[in-house]
Amino acid sequence: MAKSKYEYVKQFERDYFLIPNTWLVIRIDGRGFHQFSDRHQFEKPNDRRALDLMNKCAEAVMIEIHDIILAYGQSDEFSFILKKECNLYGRREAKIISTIVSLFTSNYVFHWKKYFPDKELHYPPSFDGRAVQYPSDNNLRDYLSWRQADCHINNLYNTCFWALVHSGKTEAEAENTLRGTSSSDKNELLYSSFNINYNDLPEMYRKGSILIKQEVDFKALNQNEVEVIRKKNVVMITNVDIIRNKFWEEHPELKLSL
Ligand code: DGT
Ligand code: MG
Ligand code: MG
Ligand code: MG
Ligand code: MG
Repeated sequence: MAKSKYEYVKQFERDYFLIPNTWLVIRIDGRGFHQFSDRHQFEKPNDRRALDLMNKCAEAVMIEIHDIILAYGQSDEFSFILKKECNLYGRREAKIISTIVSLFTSNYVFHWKKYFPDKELHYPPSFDGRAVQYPSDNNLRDYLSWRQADCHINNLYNTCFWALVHSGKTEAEAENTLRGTSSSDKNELLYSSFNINYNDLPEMYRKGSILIKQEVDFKALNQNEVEVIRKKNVVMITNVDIIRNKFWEEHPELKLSL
């Protein structure tokens, strides 16, 4: 096809290519979810349905983007791990991030009614996204450990904070009570004042959600209407510890050195 005289403007486009042979982490995070969770009256500190909806969106992203081997989510964020050898969009950063963010966001709106049949979606949510490259397996594990430790620290704090507020303290008083407290002080406070054993709270709240793909057999009919066994990837959700070795030992298919 003949080129128009305007074609030259293409030369102004710039692509950033993520370096080869590194783990790619795409982390998306809800924009202004402090306000979004208030406006939609999410339960505090954890809204089970909101977290389930986040997981649903992440699952949809994983099914669509084959190079994602694992996703980790907590609060209003999700990290998607793409395998080192991934050549998605020739590793163009903007294409990869924008596709994942947009798939995630459209799924959030698309599935909202299923998770919140009683709540209207008051305004369109949005998410930001970034890419981080990790050269070693150890760096990638430390990244995921960092996010899971963050989940734990925030959840322990928020559990104490809302227990204090629900017991009649103002938010400022609750903040003062918690200032400078250690992790064991917080566990103790929950136990002695509220009879809550922190370790009995749902693992999803304490550890976040890990999504991995697993190959399963399923029955299908071939062209001759004969039943055959085919394989497909399904997304499994778990809420286990990913800081210690156990999870990685149990999933050699993720091909991370220990
Ligand atoms: P950003 O990310 O800079 O645009 O700002 P935010 O407001 O999204 O803040 P961020 O991402 O640091 O923190 C997440 C907020 O989302 C935090 O205010 C708590 C809220 N949030 C997340 N999950 C839940 C939930 O399950 N229940 C409630 N009540 N709030 C939640
Ligand atoms: Mg933020
Ligand atoms: Mg946010
Ligand atoms: Mg966040
Ligand atoms: Mg196009």
